[in-house]
Amino acid sequence: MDLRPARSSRRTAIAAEVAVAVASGVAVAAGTFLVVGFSPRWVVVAIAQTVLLALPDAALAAGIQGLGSTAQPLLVAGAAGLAVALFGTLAWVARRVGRTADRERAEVVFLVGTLQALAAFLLSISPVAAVVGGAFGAAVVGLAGEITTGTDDVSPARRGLLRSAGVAATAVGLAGAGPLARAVGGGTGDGSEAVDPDPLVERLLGTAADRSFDLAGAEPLVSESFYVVDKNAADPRVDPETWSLRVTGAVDEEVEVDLGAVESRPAEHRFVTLRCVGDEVNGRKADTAAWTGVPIADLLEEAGVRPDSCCVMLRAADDYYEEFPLSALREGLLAYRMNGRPLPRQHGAPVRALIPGHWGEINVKWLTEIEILEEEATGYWEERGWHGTGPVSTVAKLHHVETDDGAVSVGGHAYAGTRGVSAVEVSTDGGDTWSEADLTDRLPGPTPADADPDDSDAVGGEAADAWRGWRYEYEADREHEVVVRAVEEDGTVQPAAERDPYPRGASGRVSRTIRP
Ligand SMILES: Nc1nc2c(c(=O)[nH]1)N[C@H]1C(S)=C(S)[C@@H](COP(=O)(O)O)O[C@H]1N2
Ligand SMILES: [Mo]
Repeated sequence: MDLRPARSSRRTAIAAEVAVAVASGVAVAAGTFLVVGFSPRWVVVAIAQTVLLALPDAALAAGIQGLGSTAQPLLVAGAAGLAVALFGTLAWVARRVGRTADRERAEVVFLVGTLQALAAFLLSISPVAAVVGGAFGAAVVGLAGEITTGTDDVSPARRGLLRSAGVAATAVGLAGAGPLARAVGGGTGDGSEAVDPDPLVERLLGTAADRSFDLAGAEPLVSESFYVVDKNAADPRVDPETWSLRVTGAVDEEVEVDLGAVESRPAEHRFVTLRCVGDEVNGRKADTAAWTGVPIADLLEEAGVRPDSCCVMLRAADDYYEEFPLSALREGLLAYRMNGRPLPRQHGAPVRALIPGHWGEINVKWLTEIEILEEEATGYWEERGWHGTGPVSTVAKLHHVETDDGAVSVGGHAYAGTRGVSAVEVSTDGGDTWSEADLTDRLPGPTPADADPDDSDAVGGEAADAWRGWRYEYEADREHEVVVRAVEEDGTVQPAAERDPYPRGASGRVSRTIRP
């Protein structure tokens, strides 16, 4: 007896079963996306977040702050694979059980949908998403029909497969339509581009542009692309209508404000630089924007901070929390605009904290609570080994190098938090001798939001917590090593001792070999 046709038809049947299961899994992932979008409640994001939390602390600690948003697409892609595997397996198991127990197709379809909806609900706690996901997953299975083995006629099976693939593709298409439309429209979908910055911010941004050196490879004084670092596989989507911020803990009276109340307070514009403690000395996780918000001190005044308080815990909608001294908080800003537009979602919409001179991690995004403490506590990253709640380190970055027939031009930014940058020094002999680079004028500010944009005093002052640009041009005829260092306002020179970002922030000077 020739077994070959039977064996190959059996193999075809298994492949078909797998295909149906995969299609069903894809349909669940797409169906749930349709309801909740790219948010923490999407099953794929929930899986990604679970994977992140399951990582050993050391990996997480060194990983996320260091990798930032670059690792995120990989993580989400991996999680999407896991989601398809999980929901596909449920479909496959349900079909197996159904066939073994000789159940009606309708019963099997119901079982598939129920199992998938249940799993989706456990992952995402979104009943609507769970039901829609389960319905799509079940529809795929329902339309696949029965795949029979041992017959030579595979066309009914093929027709069933085509129908399931069709359902899965439809689900993916529907889920993809919204984001695609937004991508084509060029926006991030949070509407923040739709608003024109007010004339005063335009004026401030114009001043920043005028003061910037135009250096290939280095950002202007206001970053064109602002880095993003947070712990989330997908950032929370906070409804500005229902958002509120509470001041709690060691206060005379708890205060709660909604967005309208925040926006109606006297506001100011500030140029502020943020830098992540995970940033390498010459990394790109430092950027500057013009932010609009209200001083946190005003809100604290209203709540009445008890005299024996030492510190504060800021809490956020993504269950993030960071603790640091009250003295730093008192200088802070509740920011709700960035470069004249509503704060983008990835930067903490609707309101984030900006804490002058400190590492990025205490500049809490999606802020929901300011809890005044009488005893020190431990924040999210500190529980994972980081020490990033203190003042930023001083650094001069070298992002622009151009050589033209012996003429060399180097440049970048220097940032020293609120200690301020008074000079950037460049060595072209590996650190033996030093020369002063040109520095951009300091950015202006802070600027009261009700100032007259036509009044030149409105753009006066000097930003207390913003980087400066630097540039140095010279001639060279042989290979040499350039080293740069920033000097703080009080003469303190950026240290040479090298240190990795983890756990206290990078140290050392940026150097580069240049061949003219
Ligand atoms: N709620 C919340 N706020 C957060 C974080 C976070 O994970 N969750 N990450 C912090 C870190 S580590 C940094 S460096 C800054 C980065 O701000 P950005 O993404 O706007 O550049 O946000 C901080 N605020
Ligand atoms: Mo960070």
